[in-house]
Amino acid sequence: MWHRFDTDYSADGTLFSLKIDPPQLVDYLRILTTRTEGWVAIRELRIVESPLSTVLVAASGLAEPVYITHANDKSDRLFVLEKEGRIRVIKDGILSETPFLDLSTRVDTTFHNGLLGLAFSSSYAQNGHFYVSYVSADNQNTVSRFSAGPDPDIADPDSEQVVLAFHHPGVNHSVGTLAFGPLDGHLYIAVGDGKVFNLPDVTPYPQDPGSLLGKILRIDVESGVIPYAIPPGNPFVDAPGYAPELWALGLRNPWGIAFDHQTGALYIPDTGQHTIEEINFQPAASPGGQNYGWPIYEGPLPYLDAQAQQTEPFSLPVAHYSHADGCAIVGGAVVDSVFYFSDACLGLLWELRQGGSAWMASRIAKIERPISSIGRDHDGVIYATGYADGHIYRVVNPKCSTTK
Ligand SMILES: [Ca+2]
Repeated sequence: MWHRFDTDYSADGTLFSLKIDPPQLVDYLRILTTRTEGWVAIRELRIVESPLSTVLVAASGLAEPVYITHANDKSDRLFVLEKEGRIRVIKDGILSETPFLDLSTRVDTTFHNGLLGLAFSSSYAQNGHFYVSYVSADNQNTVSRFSAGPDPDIADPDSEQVVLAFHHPGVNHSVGTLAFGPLDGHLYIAVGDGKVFNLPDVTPYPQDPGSLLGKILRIDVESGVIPYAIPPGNPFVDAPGYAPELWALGLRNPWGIAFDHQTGALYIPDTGQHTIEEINFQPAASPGGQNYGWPIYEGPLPYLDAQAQQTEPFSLPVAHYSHADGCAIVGGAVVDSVFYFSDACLGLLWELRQGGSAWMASRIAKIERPISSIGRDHDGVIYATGYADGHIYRVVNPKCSTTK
């Protein structure tokens, strides 16, 4: 924030009050005092208070939680993914002993592999369908449909119908977040670039139009077509060499994509390599087909292939931060058209909001633990999953329209 007091009259003892909007944590405040012929423009500036969010522990005892969401059924339950393969239920603030679903015998958990995505059908209360993503024991990026059981807190483990399965070459940056488009009802699948731990960091897949890695996919899983239908409006349905499932290309590990359910817009965080973490934005009217640049660009900066930088159109992020503020961005939830996200290293909680054509990212809390994801409940309360300590953190945000 920058403010010049050149239109304010000052004299000894004058107190200026300056609102920090939006509220944010401040690590440094730099004041430039300029002495002119007859007077001093600024003598002192103090931050009296900063109305930040408070973070409370809402639940504990989870094993490597990586995602949190709700079921669109107004049941006041939270569903938490444990990386090893379990979906746990938090009901009325109590973590249920019995998992909602236990896929630990079907899931590979090497390094970053595991059970990583969960999305409930918008008609879950009627059809009982929900979808998970995981890396299978035989190294397949897998998206499956499951069905609810007679007990609403325990799903049917034998109801698995594999929707999509394709080879995962690595042990991180695999199939990840699942999200239903609020306007089209289709399933969006965020897939990492298939990076192989300890091997050269750049894979060819994000720019390979025939590969499903390093992409966002869009498929129709509720049309009755088994295993799924390609939506006719997908951007590359008729493009030779392109997988028809593709919605967007050029991503490294888009962990925590999230829709704005009020507007239909989509936020796409993408983890950077050594320098930049980024957030991309698609308005609701987007036809898809964007190329988000990796590995030609890392954030807004050129990374590889100078020739491609000259010739190809790429979509650059609307916001980014450097590794001074973290190491890996984790999304994401949207409440009142504000995108909330965090970071796997420093555990800062951020918000991103649009004002006209500009974007403003603000730090609103320090959790100071490794955070694996940000999610929300049905009422718009924001949660963070503490990967290492097994806590679920609830964010009490003075600016959120809904708190409880
Ligand atoms: Ca990018």
